[in-house]
Amino acid sequence: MLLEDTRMLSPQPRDVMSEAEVAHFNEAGFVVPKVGLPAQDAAYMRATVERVFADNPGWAGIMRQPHVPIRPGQLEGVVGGEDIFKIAVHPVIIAAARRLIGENLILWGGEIFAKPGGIGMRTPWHQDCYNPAIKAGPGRPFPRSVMLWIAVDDVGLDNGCLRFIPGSGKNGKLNYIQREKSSDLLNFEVDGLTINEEDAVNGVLPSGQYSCHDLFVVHGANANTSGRRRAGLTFHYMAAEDAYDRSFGAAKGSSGDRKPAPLADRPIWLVLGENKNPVNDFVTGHQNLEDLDELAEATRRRLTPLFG
Ligand SMILES: O=C(O)CCC(=O)C(=O)O
Repeated sequence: MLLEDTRMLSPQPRDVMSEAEVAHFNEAGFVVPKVGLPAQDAAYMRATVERVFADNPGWAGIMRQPHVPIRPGQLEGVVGGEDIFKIAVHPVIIAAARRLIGENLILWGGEIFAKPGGIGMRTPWHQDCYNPAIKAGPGRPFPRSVMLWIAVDDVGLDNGCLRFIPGSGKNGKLNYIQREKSSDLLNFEVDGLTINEEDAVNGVLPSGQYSCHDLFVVHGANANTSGRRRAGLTFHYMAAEDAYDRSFGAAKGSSGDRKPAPLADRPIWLVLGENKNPVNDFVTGHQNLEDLDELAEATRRRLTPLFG
């Protein structure tokens, strides 16, 4: 209901991010905008994520595809994913992605990164381009994709905020060290010789605000050694000129006993503008998600003319 109210008052993309913030993203590969979710929608987001935690035991670490409900035919998702989906198509969130990567947008993934107080795992330095599914469209040097990391809890240095190394994505994919076993969130890490950790900028966020990062900027997080939880809800959007390539099958595994993400079977949604790349397939993985498909299409039809 609150989200419906907000949709009546859709912001313009320039209202959610200043020119200086867009320029910072283009230069550094990330930005922490001043404007976050409106207060009532931040409250909806917190209540919804708490319900998802309660209804999906064993949540510590990564919950993949939290915007997808568990239904027949779905390989990933959570109980209550349909309520998280409403946040993925929130006008402020779509406006932010529009501002950063263009007028044609595809929602292609999401996670909840939830680190309990005292035992939350470290996130090794990495770039999101380790995901092999996102490919540059014809004539484009790099794919354009942005991840919005929305703070569920207040996030600071003590509970392991995300940290970014400005400009570290300028040369594309860096060298990686692969680990057989790791107690970290991922079992691979950017070769430490290629980055300077001292340059890292902390993504300190009050609940309801978000940071945005591209596919190439190096980022990571310290372990959560504090007494409080640190949870972030994330959504990934890509430019519809680029390709979501399903030919790779599955991603490389993360740490622990988590299975590789079944990238080839994931549902993706056009949420703004038009699809510009015939490789993008909006049918695979959509079994029993008609209500989400309708909401994505309603969002696209409403926001596209508004956002220009
Ligand atoms: O929240 C974390 O610790 C990891 C997040 C991350 O790697 C990402 O948002 O790409």
